[in-house]
Amino acid sequence: MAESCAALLTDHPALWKAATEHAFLDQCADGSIAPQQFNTWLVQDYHFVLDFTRLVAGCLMAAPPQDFNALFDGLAALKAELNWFRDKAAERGLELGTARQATCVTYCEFMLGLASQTYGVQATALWAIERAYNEAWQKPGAMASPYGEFADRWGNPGFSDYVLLLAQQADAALDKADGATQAAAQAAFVRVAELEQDFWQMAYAA
Ligand code: MP5
Repeated sequence: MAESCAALLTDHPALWKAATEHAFLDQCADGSIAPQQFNTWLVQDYHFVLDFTRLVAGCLMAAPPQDFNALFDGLAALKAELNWFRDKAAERGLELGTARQATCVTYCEFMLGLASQTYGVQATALWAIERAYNEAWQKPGAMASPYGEFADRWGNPGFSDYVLLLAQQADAALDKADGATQAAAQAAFVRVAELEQDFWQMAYAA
């Protein structure tokens, strides 16, 4: 049977739970997160999103035309998001030029490396990365101020719809794909889950 986004989630429950549940998020929800840890995440995530933007651009190089609109919408949202990160950093007096931590570098290198993979693999990774944040920021429930704004950015219903559309596009690509692409898509999903877990933890290693 062809690989699918739904099957990837049900086949790797523990890994996905670890990717989408973390003390960092619980502490944002109850307001107990140390500002230094939140700020570490914010600056590193800005760097992450820069290379994630390149991943989406790379998807356009490989995608069938019917998938272009979702990718255009994704890129437009990234334009707004990168400006939003700059605003949030300025509000908090943060220097966005701060060096990337090793975990962030590893995640960014993984994303840039996807450009050499087939579209089914790229579409699966793109979906998994967005799905991870969509789920993770919703799981703890309403978040204390000022973190509600962050939870809403990735947990809002419009973003959930975008994630569903990405799953449909990945499923369509995987449905037609050979065994090698399906295996590589599964490996990419597993790697995303591991890197997401590491990324939350990185906030505590400032
Ligand atoms: C996302 C993110 C979601 N910002 N950071 C990590 C570590 N994983 C996923 O990507 P986007 O572009 O912010 O929706």
